[in-house]
Amino acid sequence: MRRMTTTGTPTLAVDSRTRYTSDETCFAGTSTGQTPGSGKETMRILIAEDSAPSRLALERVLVKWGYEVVPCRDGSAAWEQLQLPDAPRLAILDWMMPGYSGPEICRMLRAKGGEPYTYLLLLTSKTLKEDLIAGMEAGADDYVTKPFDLHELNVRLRAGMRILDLQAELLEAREKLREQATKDSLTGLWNRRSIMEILERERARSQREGAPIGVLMIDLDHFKQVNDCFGHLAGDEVLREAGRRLLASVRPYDGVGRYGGEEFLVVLPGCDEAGLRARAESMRAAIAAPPLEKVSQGLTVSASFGATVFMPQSAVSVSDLIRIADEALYEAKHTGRNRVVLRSPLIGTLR
Ligand code: GH3
Ligand code: MG
Ligand code: MG
Ligand code: MG
Repeated sequence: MRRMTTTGTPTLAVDSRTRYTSDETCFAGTSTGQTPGSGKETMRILIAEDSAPSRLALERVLVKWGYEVVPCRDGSAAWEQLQLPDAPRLAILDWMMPGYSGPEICRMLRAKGGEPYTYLLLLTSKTLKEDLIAGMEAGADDYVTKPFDLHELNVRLRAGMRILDLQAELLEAREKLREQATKDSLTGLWNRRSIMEILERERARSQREGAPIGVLMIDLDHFKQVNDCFGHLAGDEVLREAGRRLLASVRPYDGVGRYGGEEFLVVLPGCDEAGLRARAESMRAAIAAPPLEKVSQGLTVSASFGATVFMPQSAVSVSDLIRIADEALYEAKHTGRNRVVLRSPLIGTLR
């Protein structure tokens, strides 16, 4: 590739009043040619600029720096692009454009809020301090004045990338924390607190919408023997597999949680008595199905089920629902295990 022989920092004039020479050597020596920022997948940058030569010039230099470019010829097109679910996370917005101006887009996007964050860089030939302050107040993160210096643009873009990388790390950390706070670490199911909250929430919804809720308290049978005969690790694997099987037999809007050691609580919104009986029976069969035996090397694994239905017209509390399901479970244990016992809903019980 030819190198630029002139000295000094090349300037890319993207102001429509300034003519831009499209000789590619104009940009040589201004960057490493690598994608700035994280070095992960190619970063997409939106360019909103109504002057075609300026837009093309900017696009060329960004592509050369390794970015993928989403060019927009006016403010309306940019606003449309920025609303898409996989919109670019960094946008360079010209100040003056038909449709919406750069600051208008900044204001609208910030008013909309939401995540992930979009880093906004205003492109302006305005040098008046008040204008810049107005741009930043509209929600821009940074600005570049036209005609601009390529080095400056490059480092400003990289600063934007760093912010976006940090924000992505933060979101990831927050997601991890949320996961840790709500999920059981062994099985990946909801933890006790979360499944209780789900039951609480569904109970309130049921009263509003009038649909019943199926509730299942499930306890693995003779689970202590699995630990005693095959060790705690094999026991853990049985717990994980039991959780997977329960999850595999519910619908996306059902809740499956680990209530305690080898006990699970399942919440089935919209499930009436007949439905609950059938669903519980298929879950029971799923846990008792052969491959689980392999995990514990021949020892039969099964579970007992205590079932009850919350009826929307009743005022049965969550703790009473758990108590009724527990009593049904107790009966299942004492009448042979590996079975489902259903306690009829207490219609009209007022507390
Ligand atoms: P039953 O049929 O009456 O329910 O008998 P059981 O042996 O399942 O009941 P018991 O309450 O006597 O024993 C429960 C066992 O579950 C004891 C405990 O060590 C084991 N357990 C609880 N949590 C875990 C865990 O996270 N991992 C493993 N491996 N075992 C666990
Ligand atoms: Mg313009
Ligand atoms: Mg048990
Ligand atoms: Mg138990």
